[in-house]
Amino acid sequence: MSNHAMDSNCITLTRHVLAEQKKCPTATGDLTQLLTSLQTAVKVVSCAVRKAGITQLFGTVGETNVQGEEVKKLDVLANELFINMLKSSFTTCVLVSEENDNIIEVETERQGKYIVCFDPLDGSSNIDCLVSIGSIFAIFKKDEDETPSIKHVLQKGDNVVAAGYALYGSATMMVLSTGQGVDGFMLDPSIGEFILTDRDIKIPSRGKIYSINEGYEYSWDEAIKEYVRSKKDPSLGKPYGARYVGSMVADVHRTLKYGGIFMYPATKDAPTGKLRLLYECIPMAYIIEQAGGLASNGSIRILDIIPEKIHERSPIFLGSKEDVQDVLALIKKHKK
Ligand code: P6P
Repeated sequence: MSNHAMDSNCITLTRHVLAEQKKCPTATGDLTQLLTSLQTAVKVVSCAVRKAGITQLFGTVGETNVQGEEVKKLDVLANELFINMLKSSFTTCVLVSEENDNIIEVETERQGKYIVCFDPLDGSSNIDCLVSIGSIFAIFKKDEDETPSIKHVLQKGDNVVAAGYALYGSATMMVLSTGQGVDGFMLDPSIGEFILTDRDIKIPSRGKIYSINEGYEYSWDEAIKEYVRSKKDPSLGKPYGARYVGSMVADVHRTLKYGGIFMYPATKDAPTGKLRLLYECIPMAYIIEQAGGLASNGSIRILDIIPEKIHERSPIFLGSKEDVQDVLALIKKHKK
């Protein structure tokens, strides 16, 4: 028998979103309904991720996705869950998934006004070695009377209505913003609810950790080489610690909680970076900015970029305001 006191008034994610809805006089409850359906997909993915080894969900199904990567069974399950739960919420009209070449149009009789761009299982190359993975999502909307089209999908991040991620780590956590700051909700598997544990998360103005894949150092621009060297040079101040999981959700969540900087710059092999703008960079940039940090592509805010293709990539520098400003200053210096 667990001995923790049962909180008779715990704030669940659903209750939190409902309270936010009630603050908005014009709210219809559709976003609340959408996020409730999204939660269900995350809960099932969380359960599947934690049972994958037992239920043989590991291993590849031999197919490859739009990225040319081997698709693992959990990827397929997660993608189907997100699509089915979002479509059956009657609140969405177009979906963009990392796993699907083209946009997913919701049938007319089930359409709503929201567009959801998501990566159902990001970092899936880490599944077999049990490293944390995550789901990432950004929610946009269109005017009620408009016929859904690609232009409703290719919106800049400043138009985001809500965004967030689920981290399947030592615990499963959802981090969400609907534009009023950032809140963290831990999944209590004993009751199947996400409980508010981190209210109004703010990122420190400066951290002590830098996060980048140093294996690509040979192909970085000079500015990035100089910045990373400066983080390790005691003559330039107290050196930073290096942390890199290789799973964006894990690296961004650590940056949000502890401060510091996460970078995936352009490289010679990936001249526009590796991370996807619509369903990785924009949602993470939205969360970080809502928490008081910065997120840039090296020149402009991630949230100012107008996407041209649904799977386009972008370099990204995000985290504590002062740390991101430092690397942007070096990038500017090297451009002269
Ligand atoms: P690299 C995982 O495959 C992913 O899409 C992100 O989650 C992660 O940040 C990045 O790629 C890691 O890429 O090239 O460092 O292995």
